[in-house]
Amino acid sequence: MTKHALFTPFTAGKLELANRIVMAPLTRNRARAEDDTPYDIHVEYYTQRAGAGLIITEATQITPEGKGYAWTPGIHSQAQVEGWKRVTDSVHAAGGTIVMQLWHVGRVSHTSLQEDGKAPVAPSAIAAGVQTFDGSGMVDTSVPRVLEIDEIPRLLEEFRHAAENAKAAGFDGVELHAANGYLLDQFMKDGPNKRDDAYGGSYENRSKLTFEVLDTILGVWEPGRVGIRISPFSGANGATDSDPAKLAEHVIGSLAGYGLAYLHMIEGQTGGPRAWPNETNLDDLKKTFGGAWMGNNGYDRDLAIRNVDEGHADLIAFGVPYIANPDLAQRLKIDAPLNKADPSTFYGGGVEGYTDYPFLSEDETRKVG
Ligand code: 8OZ
Repeated sequence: MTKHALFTPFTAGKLELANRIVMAPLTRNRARAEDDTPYDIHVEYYTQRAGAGLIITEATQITPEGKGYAWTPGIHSQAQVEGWKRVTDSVHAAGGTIVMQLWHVGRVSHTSLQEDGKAPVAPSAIAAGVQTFDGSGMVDTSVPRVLEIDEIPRLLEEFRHAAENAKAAGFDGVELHAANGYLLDQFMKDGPNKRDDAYGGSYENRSKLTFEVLDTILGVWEPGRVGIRISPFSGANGATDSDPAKLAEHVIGSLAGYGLAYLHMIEGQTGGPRAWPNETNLDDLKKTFGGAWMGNNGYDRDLAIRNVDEGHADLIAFGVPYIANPDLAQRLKIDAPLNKADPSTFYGGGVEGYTDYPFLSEDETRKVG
């Protein structure tokens, strides 16, 4: 049996985790179509994965406006709070720790997914130039309207309400989704953000909304129960920046000192290569942040073990491997073979490809362990 740090307990802020293996947030588009509510299959799916040191829920919209894909769950209604409460109760009973990822998609949406067919909102009226799923097929994302400066207090209030709801639903904390080309990332990057007001131009102005949302959430949750996910190097969903290295330094430098539970970093291109600008040194950024560093992107067992043992990361988030392996933490610990994920069942549907991936049998466990 191995003694690698990856398999040892870790305290991230106020979150006491049984190991350093994290279930990454994974969009699966299986919420109830009529009210974007999680139900029985979600209870089963997350509970199966309670062996992770930490579960981060799939991205969950804070408001109807924050929705960009069919059948993603929300955390703005009472029915959604009740649905999620069943998930957290069950994960806790199984010994797990679970935080909710709070999400506003900004321009990565379609008018058919918005109330009254309205245009989605964004820092500037520039389409993302990508596609989304509207419930019947893939459609081009709509041209957004500008989120006006006098709407920002209402947006912050919506984040506050969602953060309160996540607390009422029994989560151990929340993760702010400020990555992958969604609303907060759109503001941070100068490709999508062409504003000339206090929320555009300098790095400070472009990241102002992220920090205002963070401050709002910190009015509800103590910092040790709040994480944030960023992807400064990624051009996901058309959100590119002219100087990602400087952007990363600015944002991470500003996050230092908050005492957050962790920084969840997409190391490179989302779902793509682990590549960042030549002038960027991730160890320096980790040092700048000063708190727990959660690495994500293309990790396998060897790289996860190495990066935690060598101090490059404190926690490692696995995405696709968690789709196919409910007992991933145990499999990695004993170096057991992994189930292969079937991409045809990633998004939408019911239990198939969701809760029917097998656990290791006792026989298989004996053989390896
Ligand atoms: C895959 C499909 C739809 C959304 C992200 C929330 O990239 C997502 C997402 C991923 O952060």
